[in-house]
Amino acid sequence: MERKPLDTLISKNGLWVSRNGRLHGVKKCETSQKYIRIEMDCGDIVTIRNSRTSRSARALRNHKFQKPCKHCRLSDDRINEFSKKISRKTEAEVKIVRSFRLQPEKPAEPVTAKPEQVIQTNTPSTHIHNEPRAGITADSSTNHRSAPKTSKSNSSPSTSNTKKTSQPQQPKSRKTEFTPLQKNRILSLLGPGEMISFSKEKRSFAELESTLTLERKKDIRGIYENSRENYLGKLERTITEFLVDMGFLEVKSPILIPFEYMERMGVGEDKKLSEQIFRVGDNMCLRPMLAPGLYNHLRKFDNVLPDPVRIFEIGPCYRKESDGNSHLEEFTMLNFCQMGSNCTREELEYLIKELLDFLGIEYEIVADSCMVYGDTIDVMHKKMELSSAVVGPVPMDMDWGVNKPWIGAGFGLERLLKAKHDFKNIKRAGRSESYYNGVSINL
Ligand code: ATP
Ligand code: 9VF
Ligand code: MG
Repeated sequence: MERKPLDTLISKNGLWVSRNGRLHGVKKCETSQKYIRIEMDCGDIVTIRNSRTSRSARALRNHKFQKPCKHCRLSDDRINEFSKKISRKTEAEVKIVRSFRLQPEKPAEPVTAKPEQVIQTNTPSTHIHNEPRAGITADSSTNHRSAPKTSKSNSSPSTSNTKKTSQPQQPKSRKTEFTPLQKNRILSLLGPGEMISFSKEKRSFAELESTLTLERKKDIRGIYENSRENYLGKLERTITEFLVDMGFLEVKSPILIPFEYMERMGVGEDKKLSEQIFRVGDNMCLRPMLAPGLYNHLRKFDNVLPDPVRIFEIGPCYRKESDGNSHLEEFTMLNFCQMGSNCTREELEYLIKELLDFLGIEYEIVADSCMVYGDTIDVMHKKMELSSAVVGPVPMDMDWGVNKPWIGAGFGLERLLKAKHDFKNIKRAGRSESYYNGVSINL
C-alpha cells in the first residue's frame, strides 16, 4: 500500500500530531522540497521532514493522539470527527471536502476518497461522554469495526475530480457480534419509537452508526426548521394554558424546601420513603412532590379566591430512584387541586379525562394506595402510572391549616411524553444533554 506523505495527511485532516502526542489545529502549512513548515492554531511553529514514515504521519494515518492541545482550542466536533474517521472509512466511498488552508486560493471541492486500512483509534482522554460514542468507546481488545469491503476502485470509472489512489486488497466484510456497548450506542441513536433486531442486522457497527447519525442530524435540523420548541417546555405551556382556561390559578412555589415540610407530609426520617429525598444542608431538601407548596397556597387563598379554589403547579421534583425505564431522579410534576365545593370523585375523574383527552393520551383508572394519602385513584397508560389522584380530606390537612374537602392529581410530564411518543425509556423525555425531543444529540 502506498502511504501518503505527511503534508497530504495534514492537508486532509487540517490537524497535526506532535511528537508528544498532542493534537494541534493547523493554521498554515508550507511544503518546500523535503520539509514542511507548520504553523499551529496555538501559535507554535515547527519545521519537520515531509516523511511518510514519521511518528506524526503514522499518528495522522491511524488517527491516534494522546491529548488535544489546549491552546489550539479545537472544537469537540473536530476532535470527534478525527477520532471517528476510522469507522467512517469502512463505507465504500467517503466524500471529503478539501477545506485545508494550505491551498486557500483554490475553492473547496469535493474529492472522492477510498477507504484505507482499518486501524484502532485511541480514545481522546479529555472526552467524557455519558453515552457510548461513535467507535470511540468500543472494546479496544477486539476489532469490532469490520474491515472495509473490497475496493471497487479498479472497476469504477475515474472522473476529473476523482482522486485515484492505489488500494490494498482488503479482506471481505466479516460482520462480528455487536458488543453491549455498541448495542447501547446504536439503541441510543434509533429514532423515537424505532426498533432494531441485532441478530438480523446485516450492517456492521460502523455502517449502522454512521447511517443513524446522519438520520438523527436530519431530525434535529428538521426540528430546528419546523418548530424549535422543546417537548417538555411545550407540554408545560400546553397544560398551563388548558388549566388556566379551566379556571385554575398557576402557582410556582420553591423547589428548595425545609425538610420539616416532608415530616408534615408524613415522610419523616424514620420512614423508608425519606431515603429517596435529596437533603440539602441540615434542614433543607429538594422537593420530591408539589403538595407542600400547594397546601400553603390553598390555605392562603382560602378566604381570597372564589369557591371552589382551583390551583395548580408544574415544576421540577427530585427523588432518589433506582434505575428504571419510567423513573428519573429529576422529573417534572403537574399537580392540580380543587378545594371547597364539588370535590367529588366524579369531578376528579372528569378533570383527568378532559386533560388526557386534550393531550391525546389513552389511559385507564385503577384503585391503589400510597403511604402519604392512603387510597388513591391511579391513572395508568399500559403498565405505567401517569398519575395518582386523591379525594380528600385526609388527616394531615390539619397540620397544614386546611379544613375543607379537596380533590387533586399529580402527573409526571416526562411519563406523559413517554406515553405520547412511545419512547422506550423515559430518559428521552427528561431534562437531558443527550436527547432533544427524544432524538439523540450525541452525534
Ligand atoms: P411510582 O410508583 O411509579 O414510583 P409514585 O406513585 O411514587 O410513582 P407519585 O408520588 O404518585 O409517584 O407521583 C405522581 C406522579 O409523578 C406519578 O404518577 C408519576 O407520573 C410521576 N413520578 C413520580 N416519580 C417519578 C419519577 N421518579 N420519575 C418520573 N416521574 C415520576
Ligand atoms: C394527589 C401525588 C394535598 C390538597 C395540596 C393536593 C394532591 C397527588 C398525589 C403527589 C404527592 N394529591 N406526587 O394533593 O393533589 O403529593 O405525593 Si393537596
Ligand atoms: Mg403514585
